[in-house]
Amino acid sequence: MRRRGLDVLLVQPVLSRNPYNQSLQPPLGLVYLATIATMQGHRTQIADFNLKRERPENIIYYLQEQSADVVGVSSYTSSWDDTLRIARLCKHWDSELPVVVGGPHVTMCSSGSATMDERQLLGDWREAVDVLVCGEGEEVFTEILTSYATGRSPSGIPGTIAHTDDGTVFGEQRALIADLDRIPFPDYRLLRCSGTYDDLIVITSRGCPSLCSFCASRVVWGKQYRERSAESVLEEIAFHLRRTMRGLGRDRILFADDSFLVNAERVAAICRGLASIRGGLRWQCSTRAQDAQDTALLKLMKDCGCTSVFMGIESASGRILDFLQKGTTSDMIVRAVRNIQGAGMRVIGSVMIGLAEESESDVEETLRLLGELQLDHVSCSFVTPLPGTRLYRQYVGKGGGGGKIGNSRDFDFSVPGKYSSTRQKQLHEWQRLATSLTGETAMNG
Ligand code: B12
Ligand code: SF4
Repeated sequence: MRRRGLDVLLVQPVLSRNPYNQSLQPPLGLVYLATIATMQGHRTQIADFNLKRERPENIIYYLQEQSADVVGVSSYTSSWDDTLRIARLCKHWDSELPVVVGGPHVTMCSSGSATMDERQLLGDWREAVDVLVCGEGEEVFTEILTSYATGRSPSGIPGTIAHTDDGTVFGEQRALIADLDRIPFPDYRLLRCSGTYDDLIVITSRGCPSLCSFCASRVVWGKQYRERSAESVLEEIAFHLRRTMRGLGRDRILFADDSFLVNAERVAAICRGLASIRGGLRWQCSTRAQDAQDTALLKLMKDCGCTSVFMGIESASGRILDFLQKGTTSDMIVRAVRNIQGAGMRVIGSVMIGLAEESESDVEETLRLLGELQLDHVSCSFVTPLPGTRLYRQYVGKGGGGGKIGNSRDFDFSVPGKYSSTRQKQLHEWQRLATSLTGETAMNG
């Protein structure tokens, strides 16, 4: 069958319109897909609407500027309305233009374990989307593009749900990519204005061994925590240094792993490699409190450029930590924070408030702990049950912060839930207090 290179337009909608969410990170998932598509002989363009906080309507300018044979759009739950709107506008522009949609929201609402209620949160996707992709996209998107390039229908490809003239075709569930080292390194040169982003992101593992009931990790990445080898991670960093970073005058990396410190031996090997980079690198990562108990490892991290560590604290109340199935205690949290601070790194902590089960004294406990810890930065979000999580299933229909997606922007963690205005006011006040309880250290990267 004849194969031709396609023009592929990949779109990242604005993730949040919340003015407090100012962090600008590159759309790494789309960079992975663009890298593989380019290696397949296709021409790719990535339109990241977050750069200028563009409205969905602007998709028309991109379609005018570059002819597209296929459009791929990403999705967070908080940006689902925009994802669908962009897809509809593409179809309005050209009803024959194939539109493929993937990303965390699609995965969470279409995985094998999604309930009927969760599937309905995809709304009227069939009006505008040809193929939904559930889960990691590298292999599936390659197969979809090959289908379009050879004039075949992508329906039935494992990991997809396709809308065709004959109805909806569910592909089989696709196995997770077993060897993450085989995925080509994401080539940031495919991203226009790559210098505008706050950080260069590298992801070295997929998933997390913990089972926190509110977290999307297990649904998005599957039940099995997978990691890349230290060698592959170091090779990727060398690849970025050669191709992108030094040219941009950059020396800072954000490891976007859900929990970077799960395997201490692997982290130590990555650290030893980072230490040998001429000129050094600065970097940040996220950890669970459970994994920040090894002071020698933390010292090694500090010595090879780690400046700050993000930790999901969530609450100081044992009752709430247990309810969220966090697997931590406030003592463990205190030790982890002291260990990281003691090694000379900053700690960025996040807490969440607004569970219907949470009493005033639970919140006061959390505020007291924050006062004691003196973190370098505190982020306080309102509990947001994401579809596909156990918390969502506990909450649906109860009205306590869960329920149906009316406006997908309600899922950007800045909406305190469906409570009375008095309770909402109180939650906002606690949020203000929590974020003010930090130490003196300036946050300058
Ligand atoms: C970095 C990050 C961010 C960055 C932005 C990233 C960006 N520009 O894309 C920032 C800090 C802004 C951010 C914010 C938020 N985030 Co965030 N974030 C992440 C994080 C840690 C890494 C993302 C990443 O690069 N992953 C690696 C790439 C390879 O994966 P990916 O992007 O998902 O793409 C793969 C697949 O999804 C799929 N795919 C994606 N798009 C497409 C499109 C097509 C066409 C196809 C075929 C496939 C496909 O293929 C890709 C390759 O396998 C993830 C957790 C994680 N480890 O993934 C959470 C995560 C994505 N965030 C999440 C959430 C909830 C949020 C927030 C709403 C709230 C919060 N408190 O974090 C806010 C919302 C936005 C905002 N500004 O307020 C959830 C998403 C759940 C959901 N249902 O939407 C995640 C999964 C965290 C979690 N465990 O709960 N986030
Ligand atoms: S430790 Fe963090 S990433 Fe892991 S399941 Fe819990 S909240 Fe999610």
